[in-house]
Amino acid sequence: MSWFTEARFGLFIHWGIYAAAARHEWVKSYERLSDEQYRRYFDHFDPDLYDPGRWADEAVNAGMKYLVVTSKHHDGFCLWDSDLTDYKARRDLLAPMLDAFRERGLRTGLYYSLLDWHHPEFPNDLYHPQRDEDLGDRDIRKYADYMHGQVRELLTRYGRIDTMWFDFSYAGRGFGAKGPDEWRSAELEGMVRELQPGILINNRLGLGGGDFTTPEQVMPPGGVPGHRPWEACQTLNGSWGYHRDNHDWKPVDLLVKMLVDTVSKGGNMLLNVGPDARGEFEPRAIERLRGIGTWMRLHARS
Ligand code: FUL
Repeated sequence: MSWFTEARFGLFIHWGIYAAAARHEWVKSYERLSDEQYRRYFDHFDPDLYDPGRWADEAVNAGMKYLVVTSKHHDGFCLWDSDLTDYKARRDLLAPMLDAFRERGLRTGLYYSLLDWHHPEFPNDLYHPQRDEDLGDRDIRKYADYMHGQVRELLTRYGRIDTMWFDFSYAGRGFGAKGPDEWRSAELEGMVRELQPGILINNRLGLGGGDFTTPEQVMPPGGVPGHRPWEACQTLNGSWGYHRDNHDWKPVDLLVKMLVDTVSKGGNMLLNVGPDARGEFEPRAIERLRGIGTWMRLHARS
């Protein structure tokens, strides 16, 4: 745990085909897009300007010590070359990213969504894009097998992974989604720890506990009770995925205050950037990361 509690500041990356829609990573659900309507983003997602070394340089310059990247978000699209689906990037986008960040001394973590709005056996629920339709019988056991298989791929093909960030934001809360029994969360956790003995797992598997707690887009006023390790994940503008026309950008001084407040209460801040569909951080994100970097250098003691 010690590297994590000393790290204090990490970079969250939300990247997938929703970046091509450029209006929030939940666009498929928010706009109830059919698979056919959403397909255009899959067809056109071909990030020609992708150079993860540049992302890692920005992270290092901002003083960040680790990366967490969405290997698969709720829409089911995969950034890596999974053998278990064709719903993936044309080339493996994950491996060069992990390499670039590791080469610069950062730790790496993977976000993996337990929800999947593309998989044919994922059950319909309150937020499913096709929630108004009868999707017929779906076998959650087959989806759980798929999910376990994908996590196994991620933890056996990419060297040491330092954190596993499952996302289970609304399931199990009575919204028609299934719970940890159907996901076989305990078994999943056991597999993760067996494959990567040193890994830290967040608290969203529906099992309670976890190695660290993940308040989302809030500043817990007194920190997190019980002195549990915690990591507040925060956006630059309210959206996790690239959102071109969003104007709610937090200024640098607010971001610095959030970081100081979080760290002063014993937490980490995981600050998100949503790269665009061509593979770049947009200027508004870069300006903010560099502003934080300037503050870091002015206040560094070593
Ligand atoms: C939430 C997700 O629904 C958001 O899209 C985002 O990934 C955030 C970090 O977790 O629960």
